[in-house]
Amino acid sequence: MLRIDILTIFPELFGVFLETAFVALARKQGAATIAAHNLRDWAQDRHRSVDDTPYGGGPGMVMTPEPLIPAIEALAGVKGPERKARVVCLTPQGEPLTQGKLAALAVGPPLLLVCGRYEGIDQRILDLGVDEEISIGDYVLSGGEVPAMVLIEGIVRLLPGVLGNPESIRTESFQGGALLEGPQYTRPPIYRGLSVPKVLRSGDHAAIDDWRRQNAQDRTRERRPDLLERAGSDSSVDQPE
Ligand code: 9D3
Repeated sequence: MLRIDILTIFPELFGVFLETAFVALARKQGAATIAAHNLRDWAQDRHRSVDDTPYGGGPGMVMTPEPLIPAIEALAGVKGPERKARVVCLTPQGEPLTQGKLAALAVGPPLLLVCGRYEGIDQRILDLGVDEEISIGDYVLSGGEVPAMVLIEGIVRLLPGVLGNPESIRTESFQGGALLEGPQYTRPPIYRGLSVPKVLRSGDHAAIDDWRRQNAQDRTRERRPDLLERAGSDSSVDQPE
């Protein structure tokens, strides 16, 4: 059982997400307990403020430690080896998310995901309350909520004992060596004049394996040569000039 708490100024964004598809199934089956908390519940002033203007000037607002640190400490405990949850802050400055990171987070301890908003968060929040910063990639979003959902979806499908958790998860774990999938088909055999490749309907499983391997290689070389780099060059596969 993995516990995940989320700290956000938009807890309602998580409603449908937590109640749909595999995430909902994992919760129903007791593999995960996930709850979103409103940061404003820890605000002290009349306007329930969570942000303020940046020291040194600049655009936008910065999240203040005043409600965030008490919120983090209420949900995860004071920073240190004894705290009850690992505090992960989603920020554009974080380490890039990888399948390996998801696998490491899926085995516990409990997680508190802190979703930033505005132009950024006060460095003292990171120093005093956060264990780790994660980014989901080099593009600009408006806050950490969607990245937190990405993290949760990636983690939950790795949890053991969720019925309907596919066999394929065991075989995907050789992260660096993975290639892109080649083309896939289902019925009908001809759609708007486009046919399913004959080999896939031949029943010749060795030929099908070869075809899939070759297509995966070709597509990976075309779109993601960095993945082949990481896997190490495979001299058994002919490379066109
Ligand atoms: C102009 C400088 N920007 C930093 C790159 C400011 C800024 C942009 C976006 C500050 C905060 C945000 C909000 N983004 C996130 O909180 C975020 C995020 C993202 O934007 N991309 C990828 N991963 C993540 S995780 C959190």
